[in-house]
Amino acid sequence: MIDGRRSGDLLLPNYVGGEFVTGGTSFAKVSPVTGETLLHVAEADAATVDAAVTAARAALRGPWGAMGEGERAAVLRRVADELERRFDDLVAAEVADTGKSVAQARTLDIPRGAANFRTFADIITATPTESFTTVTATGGRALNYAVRKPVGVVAIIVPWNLPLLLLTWKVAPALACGNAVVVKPSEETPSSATVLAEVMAAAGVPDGVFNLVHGFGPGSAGEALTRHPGVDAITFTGESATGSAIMRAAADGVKAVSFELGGKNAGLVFADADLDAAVEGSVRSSFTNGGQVCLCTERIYVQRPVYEEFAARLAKRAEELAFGWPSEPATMTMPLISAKHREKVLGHYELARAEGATVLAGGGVPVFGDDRDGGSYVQPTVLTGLGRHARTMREEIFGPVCHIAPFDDEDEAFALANDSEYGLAATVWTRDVGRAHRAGTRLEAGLVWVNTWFLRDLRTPFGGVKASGVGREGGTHSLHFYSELTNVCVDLG
Ligand code: NAD
Ligand code: 6OD
Repeated sequence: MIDGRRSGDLLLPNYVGGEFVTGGTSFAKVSPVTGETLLHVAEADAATVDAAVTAARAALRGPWGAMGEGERAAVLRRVADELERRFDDLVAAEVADTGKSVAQARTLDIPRGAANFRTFADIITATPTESFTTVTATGGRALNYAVRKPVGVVAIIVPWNLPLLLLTWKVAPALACGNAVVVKPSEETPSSATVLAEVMAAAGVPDGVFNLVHGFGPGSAGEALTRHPGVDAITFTGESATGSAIMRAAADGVKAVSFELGGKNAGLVFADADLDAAVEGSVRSSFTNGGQVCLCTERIYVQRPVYEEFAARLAKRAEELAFGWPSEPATMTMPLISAKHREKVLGHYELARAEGATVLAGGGVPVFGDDRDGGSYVQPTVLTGLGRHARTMREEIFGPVCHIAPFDDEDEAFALANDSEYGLAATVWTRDVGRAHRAGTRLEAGLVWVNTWFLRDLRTPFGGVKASGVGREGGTHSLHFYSELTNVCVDLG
């Protein structure tokens, strides 16, 4: 099972009002490692989505709605404990659905699930609301203070690349603020969300507070959820084009939205950088999770004196990345999520060649001579030689691929990085402290990493500018989205 093989005719259920429910249509989940059918998933129809929203609304009127912040924080900590108790099941679920390495799931994906709940348990109990004593024009006094309240029923829709991490990144603050949620994981990664529903039940989260509906986007559970009049707010992680569709669906109800969307992130390598660190950091930033992280660098710009050496070294490292089975400790790559996504990424490899790119590494499909030939693997790929207008330079590919181009000075580097419709993350490699700080102010990105990549402190603002997102989550920024503030003004006479 840990290498993406499962036996039996498993049917993953929806979780509505504290009950696991199947019925109606189902769909198959295929292993990205071998192409075999892993299991089946009960697809939530409009009636199931409606039942989930109704159960969430009812939960707000029950014991959950009466709890104080400290009591909710205690529930979140129990969820974290239970996630840790189910650690091996969650690793197996995530590895089977995505084909990622066991080592990555054990060190990144699953620990972040528990950390998300512990972090927001701490934040909700430590964050005050504001208070002002007001002196009126006639010398009277008043006390103003804000009361934090849940938004209500929150719809949470997430993608397949870091399934549990991204789902709990939104569920934890939503519950910390006292909301009830209806979550829809990606159709490609239903398993860890289903374990999370079991975790919620075992941790004593009241029925209806956490509801899970499986299915697709348009014409399925995703669209039914975003159009449902009983949903008060929508938080979404996924493609920018999907964000647009959800924004249109949310418009009728004037629902609050928080969007974490796509990226075409730049890495800047200056000649004064520690080149060993820049090469290894770029291996991580371009190829982690098969390049399927919204924060991955698909455009790397390198200052001319070190350009040739950097390009040669990164290409060599890309060729060296080991293609093992997910359970093998040395494995450094993973398949793309599906045959369909592999077609898209391979289409981009072909497009890059047609646009005149030089392929320094990869560019094709690995051959294993075993069951993995039925999976969705592609080679880590390093390109060069393209200009700013090439589609390869502008469109998010979301695979293990980067393009390297030279620059001469800092102004040009920042301009090249900013030359994108997206603005999620940028990574800068330099030993110049002043330049590091200038990068923070001049780069059009919600996140700037200096001499590192994807180093996370969950209290910090996370999100993108331009087509990469709407709003910020993380720390108290999540509380802003997941709660409403009522100002109370008391005349003190
Ligand atoms: P996607 O937009 O295709 O799907 C994401 C989720 O939305 C899935 O659950 C899907 O079923 C659902 N969905 C699709 N269409 C919908 C609709 N019309 N209404 C309601 N729900 C709908 O994205 P994906 O292919 O699953 O994920 C990859 C994308 O996610 C990339 O663009 C990546 O950059 C982005 N991403 C962004 C972040 C971030 O934090 N900014 C994090 C991870 C992934
Ligand atoms: O680390 C996080 O909180 C986060 N939202 C990461 C997003 C990764 C994108 O694929």
